[in-house]
Amino acid sequence: MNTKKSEQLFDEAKKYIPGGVNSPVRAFKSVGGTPHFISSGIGSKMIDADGNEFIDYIGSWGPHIFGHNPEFIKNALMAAIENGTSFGAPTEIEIKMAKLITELVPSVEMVRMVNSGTEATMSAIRAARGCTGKEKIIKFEGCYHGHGDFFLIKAGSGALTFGVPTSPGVTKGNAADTLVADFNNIDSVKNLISQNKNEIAAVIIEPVVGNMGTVRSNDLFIRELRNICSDEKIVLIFDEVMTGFRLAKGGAQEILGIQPDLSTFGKIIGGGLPVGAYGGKKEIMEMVSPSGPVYQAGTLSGNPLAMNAGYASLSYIKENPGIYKILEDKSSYLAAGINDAIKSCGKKFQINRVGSMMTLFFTEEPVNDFNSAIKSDAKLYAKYFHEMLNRGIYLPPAQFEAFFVSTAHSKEDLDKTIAANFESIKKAYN
Ligand code: KE4
Repeated sequence: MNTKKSEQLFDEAKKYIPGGVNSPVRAFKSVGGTPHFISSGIGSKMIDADGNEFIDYIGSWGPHIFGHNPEFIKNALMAAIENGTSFGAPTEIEIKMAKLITELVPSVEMVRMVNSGTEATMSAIRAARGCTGKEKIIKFEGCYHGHGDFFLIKAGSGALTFGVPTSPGVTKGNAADTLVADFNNIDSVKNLISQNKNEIAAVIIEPVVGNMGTVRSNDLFIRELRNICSDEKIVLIFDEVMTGFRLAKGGAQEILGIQPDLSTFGKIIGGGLPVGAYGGKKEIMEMVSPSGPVYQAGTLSGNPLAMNAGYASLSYIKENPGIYKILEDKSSYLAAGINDAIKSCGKKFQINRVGSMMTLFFTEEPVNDFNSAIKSDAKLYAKYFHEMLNRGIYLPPAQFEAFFVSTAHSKEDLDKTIAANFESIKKAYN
């Protein structure tokens, strides 16, 4: 495959941008090789700077549930841009967007728009701390909530399980207020709560994780987590930046049947433009400035272009709830085809799939938490990734990510992917 132009662009990009990319995972560091610079996307396809065409399963890391550049989003943007791009003043489309989110997600009574998932999760934590007057938070090993300082923390050693920073620049103070529990392990949560009685403001969780690869919370665990947070007056935050509107119109909380106190959103709600949101119980959200004392702001929050793209995206979902059956059928067909290849090569990989998000883990054991996920062979995944890329299939350039099926993926796309997967798994193992 000719990647000359991408190589040239990457060399030039590294002169001006850290690592040549504006978000680290794009740099192919964990799979090796040169990232393909993309020129265009349409439907299920992306074309790179050298003219290579790929069936795309990243979908911009989640936003493109309808594939790239669907007509109805493009038309909404073209119409909106005629009126200007941004005013720094309230607009009607922001009301329509907020109302639509509260309609689609019953637990959200009030919502604030921001510009990224990170802004959404950071702001939700601040609102939880502001309304409870407590300072500590619990996150889960393997869950990612964006690059906010208090999230870049991993489980510390020792019984206290105080977090330790995963990045230079994150202070010990931040780490001390972030406690790390084990996903799908309710006792680890109970231990932290008993060791930090009446000090915990919030628990934040990806109810279906995408960021250690796809791992679903088990029903008993998530129900007990809900109950414990209610009993202990701890704000339960579902980080649905990836799962929101992806797994159902009401997100993971709809399929799990659990209502959090706050939810965070991103990706799909922007229709491909930069949008994040946090929302939930009115009594919490009314604490947010200017109705309350918890400060949070943003120059481009609720930007009319992004709102029009997002509103078109969510309106399509509201008017076509049947897309989730379509996504389920496409995704289960793909997963079954991948499974057949695994069985035929006598290897036991794990496919974790929830709706149209899934991960192929290169490990013989079931994956249901961080410790089982990291037993996957990332080197083998890297070989598989490149074999698939060379066959025109664009998967996440990292083992511990989810990939996504869109409504734009045709049966032909899925059959091509299944065939490429069959060849790639055999090659990866030899
Ligand atoms: P952003 O700040 O990247 O918009 O959202 C952060 C975030 C928060 N919560 C969840 C559950 C997320 O998945 C994310 C971002 N997801 C990654 C993909 N694993 C974005 C890709 C990237 O970092 O470039």
